[in-house]
Amino acid sequence: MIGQVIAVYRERYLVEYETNRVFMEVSGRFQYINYQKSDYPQVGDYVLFHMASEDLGIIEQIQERKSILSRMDVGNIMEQQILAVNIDVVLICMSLNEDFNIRKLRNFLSITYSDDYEVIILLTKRDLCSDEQYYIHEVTQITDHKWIALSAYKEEDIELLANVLEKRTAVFIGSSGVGKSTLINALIGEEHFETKAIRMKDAQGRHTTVNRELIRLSNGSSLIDTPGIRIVSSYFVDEENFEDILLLSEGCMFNDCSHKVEPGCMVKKALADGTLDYERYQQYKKALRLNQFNQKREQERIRLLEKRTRKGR
Ligand SMILES: Nc1nc2c(ncn2[C@@H]2O[C@H](COP(=O)(O)OP(=O)(O)OP(=O)(O)O)[C@@H](O)[C@H]2O)c(=O)[nH]1
Ligand SMILES: [Mg+2]
Ligand SMILES: [Zn+2]
Repeated sequence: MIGQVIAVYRERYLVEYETNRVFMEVSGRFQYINYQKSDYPQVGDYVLFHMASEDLGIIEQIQERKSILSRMDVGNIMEQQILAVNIDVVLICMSLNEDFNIRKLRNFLSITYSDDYEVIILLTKRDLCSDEQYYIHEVTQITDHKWIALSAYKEEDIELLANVLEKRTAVFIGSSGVGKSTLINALIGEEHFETKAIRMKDAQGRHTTVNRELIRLSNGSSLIDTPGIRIVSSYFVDEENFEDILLLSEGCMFNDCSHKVEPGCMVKKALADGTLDYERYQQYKKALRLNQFNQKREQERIRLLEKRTRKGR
């Protein structure tokens, strides 16, 4: 039998087949053959399975992935962290207010280089912005991808987005709080996903969306919600591993603080008063360097690949 993974939990997978939803685990043989995290079932994967009991399925194999959206895993050299598979569209979400940052957009673009899916830039919270044209101009300066400025609270905007996504599978990516889940809720027409105004600055420091999940619309599209991706300067950072430091840097006076010489740096302050362990800070810096190295290597790999394909033509 064949089904599609619609949510991933610690060691269980929620799989949809026909009109059923069943929890599944991977088979012993599967574990024996696959040892990389990215080889394991991801949201969007089509899997071959059998039922072990009435309410537990066993995944034997993953079908070849049509497309993959991934990023380097900072915590682990050589590993890719997969964000979604078998997608037709990647929606990079950036809000038209304080989150707007062209360097951030560049970073998101750097993980969406594949031709296997379309990339669309969603400029969210349009209702909060009085200078939309300026932002749009900035975006068109650095990319040819299609963009859509929209508000989750405007029916016409949501209708337009629904039409663009009809019968396709799309993943929403972007920083925390830009309104990914709110848009998906508006598309579904109900509060399926939890949304929140609280951001990292707040005491909780938790992202609202914590799991990737696929959900279907009546117009035939499948939407994947993801937790916010955090980017510091030009690096992707694994928020789970360094949440304490990221939380501190949110308080720095400058958005792109390097925590070296800038005034109003909360990281330096925490190091000075001992709230932040110096060794831990060193680990964090090492992870950033490693990540930068990985990204450079990846860019070089893509460049060579493109060169080779051009020659082959
Ligand atoms: N004014 C306005 N506010 C919005 C809009 N879309 C979302 N918001 C608000 O922005 C906040 C964050 O929205 P979420 O949908 O939770 O953001 P998210 O991108 O899913 O965040 P994470 O799950 O943490 O990654 C909520 O308070 C929403 O009400 C919009 O179009 N206009
Ligand atoms: Mg969310
Ligand atoms: Zn700082």
